[in-house]
Amino acid sequence: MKLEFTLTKSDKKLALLIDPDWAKDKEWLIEVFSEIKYSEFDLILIGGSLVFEPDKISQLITEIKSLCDLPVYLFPGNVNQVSKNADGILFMSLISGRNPEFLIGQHVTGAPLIRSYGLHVIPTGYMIIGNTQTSAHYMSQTQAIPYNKPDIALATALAAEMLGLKVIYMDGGSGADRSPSNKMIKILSNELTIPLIVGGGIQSRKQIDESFENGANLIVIGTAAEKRPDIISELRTSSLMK
Ligand code: 1GP
Repeated sequence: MKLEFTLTKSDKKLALLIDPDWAKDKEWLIEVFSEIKYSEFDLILIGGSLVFEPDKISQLITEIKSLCDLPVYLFPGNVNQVSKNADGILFMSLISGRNPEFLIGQHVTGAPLIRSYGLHVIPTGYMIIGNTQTSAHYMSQTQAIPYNKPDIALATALAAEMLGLKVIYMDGGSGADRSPSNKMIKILSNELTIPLIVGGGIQSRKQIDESFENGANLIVIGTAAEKRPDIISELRTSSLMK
């Protein structure tokens, strides 16, 4: 049975992003998931801009589902990462860029597969934010929205909302030096009617709390959990502003 994840403008939820290449380390996987039931995570995301063994994603999802009862959604860098074992998918159009392959191309290839797998689809306007190059920039061959240009971010997100996308994901990119600014989060949160996902470079509870205060509805933690799995136990229910 598929577990459905929902997101609204009043939510303050947390997602753990698993890069399938890190999860080859079984000790790491077990350490992370032994704590997750005590933590405040609401969603597991799986994927990345470059995955060396996408054919192992289905097996990884099965393992994760044996270790926790959270919904597992795909965060795919390309159509090779689509798995029938997931509950759903962030169906992302890379709206900060102008590469047709990531605006609509991969989607056309993946749509019949996603439908036949019965995945829950969250139509997502995906925006890369930042001045330094990350894997996401390089792999997508797109330019990011500059860190200090909230007006461009807002206009882009408004266009996505007008086109009917259901959430905006502002991403500094995995392991980014700087996550999207509080100012940018606040402006978009105030102006949009759809929920806001924020990720990229978030490593501390302070950053999480500030992003929530400024209007993020879902915060994604990836690299911090890879490098320091004990962050999971630090993010216990009582420690987060809800
Ligand atoms: C990357 O937003 C996600 O696409 C998570 O970023 O790995 O820096 O947490 P981090």
